[in-house]
Amino acid sequence: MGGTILVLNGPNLNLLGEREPAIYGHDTLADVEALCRAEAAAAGYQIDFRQTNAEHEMVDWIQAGRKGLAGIVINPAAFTYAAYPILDALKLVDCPVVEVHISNIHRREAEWRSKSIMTQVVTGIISGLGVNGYPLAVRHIIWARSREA
Ligand code: CA2
Repeated sequence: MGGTILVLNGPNLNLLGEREPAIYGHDTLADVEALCRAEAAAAGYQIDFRQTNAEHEMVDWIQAGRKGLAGIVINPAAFTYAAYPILDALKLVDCPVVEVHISNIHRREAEWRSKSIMTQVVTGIISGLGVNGYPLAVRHIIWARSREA
């Protein structure tokens, strides 16, 4: 079938691998991109991989992809907790959306990290499986598409 899967990353994830390795591991965002591309390519899908520190840019990318995508994988990072414009944009899309967190946001030291406002509008969530959560999310979207046919 094929198609494009949009993989979005929120603020500070451009620095992944540079600090807090006990929580986030040693992989960089370039490593994560390679994992997503390998998973998608094996099934004939494309990856559009992006990161931003700007909320409006994330909203624009989601709006632009609201029709025609196979799916969206999003690690909203700190946007997870308060970015209602992103939540509203995700409501507009017509494809599966998988929210990914590298860490398990439900077992972090700060209670606020467990309170994702995005979870109420996404298809599903993967949290705490390290960077492996990304290719697993890509795999889910490919599986969901195969069930549509
Ligand atoms: O576990 C995740 O993937 C998070 O979405 C990462 C976010 C954090 O605010 C969420 O609570 C959980 C971003 C963490 C800060 O970014 C980093 C950048 C470089 C190295 C480590 C973390």
